[in-house]
Amino acid sequence: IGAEVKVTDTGQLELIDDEGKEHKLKKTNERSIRAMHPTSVKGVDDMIRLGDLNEAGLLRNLLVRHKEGIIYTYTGSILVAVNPYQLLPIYTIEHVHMYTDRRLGELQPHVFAIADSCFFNMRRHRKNQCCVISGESGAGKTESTKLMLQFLAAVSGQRSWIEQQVLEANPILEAFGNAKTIRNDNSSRFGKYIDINFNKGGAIEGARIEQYLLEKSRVCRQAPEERNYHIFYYMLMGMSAEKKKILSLGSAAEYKYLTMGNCTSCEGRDDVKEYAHFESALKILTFTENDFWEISKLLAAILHLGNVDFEATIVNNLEGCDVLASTHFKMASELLEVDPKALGKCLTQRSFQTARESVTKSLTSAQAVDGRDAFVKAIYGRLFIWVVDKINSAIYRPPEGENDVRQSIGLLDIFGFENFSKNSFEQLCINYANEQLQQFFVKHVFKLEQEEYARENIVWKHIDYQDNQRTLDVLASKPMNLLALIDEESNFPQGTDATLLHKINGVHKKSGIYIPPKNNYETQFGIQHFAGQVFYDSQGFLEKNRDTLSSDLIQLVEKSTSKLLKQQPAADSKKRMPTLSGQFRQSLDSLMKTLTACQPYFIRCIKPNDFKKPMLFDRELCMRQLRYSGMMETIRIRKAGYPVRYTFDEFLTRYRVLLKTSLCDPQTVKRCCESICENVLTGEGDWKTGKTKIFLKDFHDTMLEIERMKELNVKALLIQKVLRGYK
Ligand code: AOV
Ligand code: MG
Repeated sequence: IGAEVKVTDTGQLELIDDEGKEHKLKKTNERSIRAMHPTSVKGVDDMIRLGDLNEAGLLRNLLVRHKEGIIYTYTGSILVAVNPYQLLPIYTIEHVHMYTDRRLGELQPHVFAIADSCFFNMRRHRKNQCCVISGESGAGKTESTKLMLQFLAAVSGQRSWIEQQVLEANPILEAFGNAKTIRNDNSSRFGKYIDINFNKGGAIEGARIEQYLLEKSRVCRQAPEERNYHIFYYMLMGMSAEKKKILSLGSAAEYKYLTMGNCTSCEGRDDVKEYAHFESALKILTFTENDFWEISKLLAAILHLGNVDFEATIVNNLEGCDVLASTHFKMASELLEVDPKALGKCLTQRSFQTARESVTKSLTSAQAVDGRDAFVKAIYGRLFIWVVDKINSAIYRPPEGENDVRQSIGLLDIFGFENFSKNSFEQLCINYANEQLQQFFVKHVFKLEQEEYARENIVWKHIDYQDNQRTLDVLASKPMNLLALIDEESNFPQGTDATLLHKINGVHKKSGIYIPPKNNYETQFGIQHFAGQVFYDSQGFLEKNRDTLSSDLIQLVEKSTSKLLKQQPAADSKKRMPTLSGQFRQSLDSLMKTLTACQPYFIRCIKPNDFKKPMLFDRELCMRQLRYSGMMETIRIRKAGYPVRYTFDEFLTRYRVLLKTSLCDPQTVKRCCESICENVLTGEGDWKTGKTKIFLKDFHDTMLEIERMKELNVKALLIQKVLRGYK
């Protein structure tokens, strides 16, 4: 911790630390204080310039800046963003202009500078870019994504329709896919990758949104102090009285699905206003009045279904149940456009196909409740996918022929790492996704980087880093990994959560990553994640992973006259559906391939406190995040390393204007490159030439670009002068 030293009247030393606390210092302890490097006193824009290259120095830099309301700091080209938890006046159109077409590091660190740099590099190298935004729940990933998008839409050009459509997709996605959790009032409960396509001239041509694994369980159940998806509350607060009457809707407090967390409003969130925004966004994304109404009907049906009760019955000594007649049940069947009798039957009975015939079995009321919830989750899950598809059909233009060259910038915003007091299958999937992202970062920043130095014969002292590959091995890579075992057990009709746990224990007990339950009755197991230990309750894992719907309900949906309900891809009841984790792994693998093909940028979001409060910097909390994200090692490698590299040809092609042939006699391309660097980068840290490439620091790239622009401008001026002379 940093502190200011004062001498009291009695000659004793007194410290006033960064948090304003006073400490009297005993004579014997005087030797344990050390002077700070001047860079640490004031703070630096780029952490690779920190003189005190240790955890305390790094932490203090962020703290000092946070105190002054500066939330962005670079580590080379990696942006560290500390959530301010307040609106800052730094995202105006003036800021957009200010950061447009400026090289990284020319101005104060800013998320706009990263966006501009993505855009610039996409055009300069004709290579697709991506920006991977990471951080734990509530750290600011989604807000950063929106700011990136806002900037790209603005620089792309003419405030055209397509840009507005791309921007307005967000309120719709958030209405359906975000919810209040204890960690974040607007927590993303799905992952998204927005790929923005630009034409040759750099204008946005379209975009495509990929969604990952919506947390469906939230539709039926919420933890204390948490809400269901925003859209339900928006609708109940914002919809006109006439429309609500048609749907027979009341207020949020009346619905079981909305009150599980005992929380129906969210401080600082105006559901009425948000609903109006949602409606106007739907129009912009070309949803019709009819689409809107069909969506509302399904949402209302879900709420009514949640209030349907079952009454236990005993017939022939067998336990069964009946649906309790109610307006909710009547409304649900009406809105789903199915026969109430058929719906009642599907909810209380299940048919099985034996070798010879189809038999039906009565469900207990508890089973009926589970079946109903599964039905509701399926409806909502498919509604969400339908909405995303519909948005894509409005904003995505497939390339027209081979001449349609386009480049893209992808923004990745997933659900952040989570560790609640109770964690389930959803958290395991979410945290697995975060492990994958961390590995992508580790690979890019540490592994590939150092491999390349070796390949190019660059003199280099290896920098150590925390590799989370072993956790990924246990979770998803090694044979009999955790997810594979969950899948295998899900496909066994007799498999249960207990048999699953037994198998996992057998394989992974000694891995050091998997922490087995304490005893045979305990259902919780732990995983050593890169961001900390998390304990998961295995109860319900298989059910959630199987994610199946009874064939009776599938058939019921097929008979419905509701267009929207029917349009949704009904599962083929005979074919084995891929499990949830199976689908998720596949989509994550394909995402990793996409990212690997791009030039990546990284934004590391940091959550400064657990109270969603401005100006409060919890040092311990921040230190933990900086530590597990590998920030210290990142600074080290960015400081010592050469993250920017070009082949000699590429380099010379771009910077030939900086070549002063009078100063040297360049015989080879390599010599020419060296000559340019000797000239432009003198006294500005070292750069290296390898076998085929030239290796530079992030700020070298900036310097070269600035010099190049100057040179080109001078040349342009000269040409103008000459031309004028001729006139
Ligand atoms: P997350 O996306 O990282 O969490 P958000 O981006 O939703 O987190 O940020 C959480 C909240 O922090 C926002 O609703 C804002 O109130 C505030 N916030 C974040 N960044 C800024 C900013 N730049 N300026 C002002 N306020 C900000 V999660 O989706 O839970 O992992 O699943
Ligand atoms: Mg988010």
